[in-house]
This record gives sequence, structure tokens and C-alpha cells, in this order.
Amino acid sequence: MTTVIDLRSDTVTKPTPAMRRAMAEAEVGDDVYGEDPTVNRLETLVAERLGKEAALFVPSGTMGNLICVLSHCGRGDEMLLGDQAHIFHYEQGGSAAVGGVHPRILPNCPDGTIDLQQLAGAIRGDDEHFPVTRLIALENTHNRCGGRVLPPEYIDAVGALAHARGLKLHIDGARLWNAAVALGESPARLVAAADSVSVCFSKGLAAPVGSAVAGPREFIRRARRMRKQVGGGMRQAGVLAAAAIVALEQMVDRLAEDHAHARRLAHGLANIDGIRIDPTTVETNIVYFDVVKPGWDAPKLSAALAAEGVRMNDTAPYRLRAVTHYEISAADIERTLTIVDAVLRT
Ligand code: TLP
Repeated sequence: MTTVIDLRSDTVTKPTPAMRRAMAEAEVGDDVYGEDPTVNRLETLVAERLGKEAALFVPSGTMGNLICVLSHCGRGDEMLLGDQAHIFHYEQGGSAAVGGVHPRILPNCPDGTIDLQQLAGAIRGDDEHFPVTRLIALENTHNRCGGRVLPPEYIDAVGALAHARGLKLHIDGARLWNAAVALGESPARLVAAADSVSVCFSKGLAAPVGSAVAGPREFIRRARRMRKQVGGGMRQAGVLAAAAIVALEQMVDRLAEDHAHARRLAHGLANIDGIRIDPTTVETNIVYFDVVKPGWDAPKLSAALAAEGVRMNDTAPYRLRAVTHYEISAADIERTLTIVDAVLRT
């Protein structure tokens, strides 16, 4: 029996043997009392890696983003974000539902940025008709824009704009590690202008569970209260933090391999009749492409590939997403290309 090539997401990665050992041996305590030594160690490590005063371990990227938005904004305050943002599309409108925060979306450019002039123009003046604009949220790498990496100078410029107008900047860095590896920059450099950051250990880094938020000490104190309010205070969470520490120490540099696999996949797909993709836009581990063959659409292609043991998500009527990760080998990519080609010939 051949094994399934699962390209639906890097979230499908299972913990490595080193993670399982670290989890079994983790020293733990009650983290709501601040007494879990492994969680404390992880939080110190994350703060260091991101160049921030403090960090907080949270169960998921979704909760990390929610906690940050709610720690920056009150009810009726406004947040500016891209129309392709994960916070806008895939988090059930949590900041509006839970926190009453008004999302104002601006078009994302294909490279994941938002035009600076549009951002500047969207910041409200002091008028009793308007909500108060409090926050700008960016995403790096940008998932729905195809894993694109935001240029550090662009992030700095958005931070400067936000701060000049009395706003805060949050970065959804679920895949910040991929951005850092792709650029050969430190993660801290990429979030230097941000007032808060969320990062994930459970995507390309392969930890089973967990994310973190980071920022100034006073912000993290508020975020910690907010985490408890939304039910994210965990007890002997050191068993999870132990895997996240291994993820940070052992799994970041190897992301370059996933990026190379994604580039190979994109170039191979570009040569298949019935597929449309610009492979030069693939910068990290996410590959979006369109099926343009008459009689085919994305759900049909996704189902046909699944029947041959290749799993990808259809994300729009004619668009599919493939995400590379550490359980995907170079041979899996070649096999995927052969199968896509064969399936589209049927
Ligand atoms: N993204 C998932 C799905 O939700 C789409 C995926 O398979 O890519 N920010 C970004 C940029 C993300 O891509 C994700 C997960 C999250 C936040 C949320 O993380 P979790 O799943 O831990 O809540």
C-alpha cells in the first residue's frame, strides 16, 4: 500500500521522536500559578527569539491573534487589516464576536502587503461618527497570498505609520519562521516594528499543539489576563511547551527544505497542461494554483487526486492549495507531479 501524500497543510505534521521524548520527560507545574518551569523556559526563549520583553504560551494561533486584538482594542474600536488576512477569513470573526472590535478591510496586494497610502487614508480622524482606529494587523508569511514574505522595510514603514498616528501594529506570524528562513533574517528583525506578534509551533515546526504571543511586558500582562478570560489558561502545559522548545531549537533551519520542495512543485505544475501558476511567486512552503482545463474545477481535481493518494485543499472554485512540510520528501513531490499530470489527462 502506498502512503498518502498529505499536502493539505503543514498543520498535519506529527510530533518528532525528539518531541515525544521531551514531552515524556518535561518538568511541569501549574502554569496558571506561573509554576510550570518548561512553559516559563519556552516563554523566555520565544521572547529572546522575537526580540521582545515577554511572551505567553497559548493553545492556538487563533487564540493568540484574538488575545492580541482584544488586548489592544476595546469594544467599538477599529482594526485595519487585509482582505485576505487569516484573522478576517478563518477565525470566525472572533475579534468582532467576542470583543466587539470593528474590522475594516483593505485590499491585500498579491505580495501580501497593503498599500501604505491606503492604510494611511483609512486611519480615522477624531469625529464622533467614527469608530476609533486602534490597530493595524499584518500577516507574515501571508497564507492566502501564497506564503509570500513581507519585506522588512515595508513592515518598518507600517510600524512607523501606526506609531505616528497613535496606533499599534500586530503581526500574525503563524509562519514567521518561514519568512525568516526565506530571507536569511532573524525573526526579531521581522517584528522589530510590531507591538505584538503571534507565532505558531504547530505548523511547519511540527509541534503537536501551541502558539505564543510576544510584546512589551505590560502588554503580555494584559494578554495573560485575556488568555484566562477566553479559557486559555492551561495547567501542566509543560508537556506541550517541551515539544515547542524542540520545535524552535531543531525545526526552524530545515524549513529551507520545505521551501525548495514548494518551488520544485510550482515549477513542475507550471509545465502541466491545464494548470496555471506563476512559480516565481512561490517564496516559502505554500503553493496555490488554478485548474484551467475545461470540464475541471478545484473540488473535482482535489477529489481525483485524493483517490490517487494525494491530498490538497480546494480553496476557491478553480483554486487549490498545496503546502509542503517535513513529512513530504523530494520523491513525494515528483510523485505528486506525475499524479496531477496523469489525472488531468483522464
Ligand atoms: N491556518 C490553517 C487554516 O486555518 C487555514 C492552515 O491550514 O493554513 N494565522 C495564520 C496565517 C494561519 O495560517 C493559521 C492557520 C492561523 C493563524 C491559526 O492557527 P491555529 O490553527 O493554530 O488556530
